[in-house]
Parts: sequence; structure tokens; C-alpha cells
Amino acid sequence: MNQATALAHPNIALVKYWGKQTDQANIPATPSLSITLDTLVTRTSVRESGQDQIEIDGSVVSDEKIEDFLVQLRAVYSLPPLSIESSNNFPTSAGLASSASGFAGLLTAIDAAFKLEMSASERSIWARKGSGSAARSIFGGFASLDGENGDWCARGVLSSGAWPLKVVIAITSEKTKDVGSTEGMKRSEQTSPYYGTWTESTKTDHAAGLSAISRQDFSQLTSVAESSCLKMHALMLSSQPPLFYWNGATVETIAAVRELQSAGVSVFFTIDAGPQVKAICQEDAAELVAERLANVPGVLRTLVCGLGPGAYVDQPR
Ligand code: 2P0
Repeated sequence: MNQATALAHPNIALVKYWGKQTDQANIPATPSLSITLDTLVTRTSVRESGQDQIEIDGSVVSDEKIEDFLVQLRAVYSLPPLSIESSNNFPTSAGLASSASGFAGLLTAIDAAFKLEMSASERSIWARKGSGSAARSIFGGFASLDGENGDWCARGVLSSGAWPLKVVIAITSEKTKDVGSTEGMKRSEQTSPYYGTWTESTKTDHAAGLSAISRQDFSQLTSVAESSCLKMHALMLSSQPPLFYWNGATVETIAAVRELQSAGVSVFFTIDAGPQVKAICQEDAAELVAERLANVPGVLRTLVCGLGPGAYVDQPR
């Protein structure tokens, strides 16, 4: 029986991907830079079965994105019907990048179960076809998703151990988001007057972010990452109808990060397509940042993560 289990971690973008060059195959309109987390994990098991069945967090679901992904894979590889079981130890579809770890893990498990012998770059290209950000979760530490080597593919740019930053996640809502990223990106492209400026300026941010990471320059990374995040949210707000992912606690948490910065703490914030705030900080500041953010009114709880590995197969013992 062909079967395998893979573990994959979500990643948080520091320079954001928002917009596609083409709907098909998820070619991003912007290069992006991310950090892969530890602690948060998606565990995905795949096995040959009588018919396709997808189970997420214990419930059988019909998931169009996964079904489309399997159609694309089967156009190239001969795969039998699959039973897929995926579970997250964190809220699904709430701006914590569950589709990134989901597709990175699913592809890694399929590659292992059916001995497709893909390289990491090939796995990244395939994971991207499932969900753009999933391309980056194939790699650990700091990853870049760009089109520099032809087909858009992620690559590792710095290992997790080389610059062991911490991420404090302030959870401000456990609700599933109203507008998914794929639909939101399309809306921004079709309606925001700022879309062209966004895609152009992200190229500059990506180069500046790569340079900050290679020099481990925290203050440069702070400036690039906060600017990329706020520009993406400005783009979202300028879409029609507006994409408004924040709540009151999101804003309060940004204010708390600003206070910490004023007190000399090395920390910056980023926010994705959801209301959670991710505060990235130097290792020695993590405890203080977590304590401060836990006390922000409206923050339900905080999670503290380090940087983690790329998607990998769980070897049976
Ligand atoms: C990112 N996000 O770079 C950006 C920032 C959310 C905000 O990538 O349509 O779920 O499946 O390619 O990967 C979320 O988008 O979207 C995302 P699709 P995906 O992390």
C-alpha cells in the first residue's frame, strides 16, 4: 500500500505576495520573502484508496482547491484515488497560513507515497500550484519566492539557525475569514487604483528585504516588512468592495508594538489576510513582547514560535 505522512509548517511573509500574473498555476504578481515557523504544524497523511476523500481536522470536506490541485497533478503523474487526512494544531483559514502548510505537506506526502522523486524546487513549484504561499513552506528559515530561475519557485535564503528570530502571534479572533486570499487578490487586481504601484514597489521591497536578511540587519528588515504589510493592507482597503481584515484588537496590538519600539525593543509587526498580528523580534525580546501583547484588550491569546524547518516526511520508526 502506498502511503506517507508529511509535516509542514506555516510561513509568515515579510515582503508580501498579493496578486497573480495568471489565475492558472498561481504565478505571483509580486516576489515575496518569508519566515517558516516551528510550533505551528500541519500533519498530512496520504494513502491509496477506493475513491478520493479529503478529511481536514477530523471532518470530511469537499475542497475545490485540493480537488483542482489533484486534477493538475494527475495530468502529469499517474496517481490512484487518494484518502487525504490533514490536521492543524492552530486555527484553519484565520490568517495563519494554513493553506501554505497544507499544500506543502500534501505535496510532500504525495511525493513520498508514490516515489515521485521530486527535488525541493520541483516540490515548491507544485506546492505553489496549490497555493502560492505554499511554495515557501517547502523551505525552512528564510525563503524567497521569485521568478529568478524561470518558473516561479521558492528557495531558502538563510537557515533558521543562522538568525534565530522569534514570532509572537497575537490571536484576536478564531473566526474563519470572510473573503479568501484567491478571491481577494483578484478583487484588488480588478478594482484597486493602486494595484500597478503595489506590484512595482514590491520588487524594490523584495530586493531590500533580501539585503537586510543577508546582513542580518534587523532595523532595515523592520522598515521593509512593516512598509510591505501596510502597503498590502492599503491596497486591500482601496479594493471594491473593500477588503478589511482587521478588528479593533489588531489596531491596539499595532499600537503596543509601536510602544515597545519606542522603548527600544527590537520588534516589528506584520499582518496577513486576517486579524491576527505577528510580532517578529530578536530572541532575547520574545518574553517581554509576548507579555505585553497578551495584555492588549481584545487579544484572546498569544503563541510564541521560533523559525522552523521546511516540509518533511515523517519517517515510520
Ligand atoms: C503572503 N498571503 O505572502 C500573503 C500575504 C496573505 C497575505 O499568500 O491564492 O493562500 O492560494 O495563492 O497562498 C495567502 O495567499 O493564496 C498569502 P493563493 P494564498 O503570505
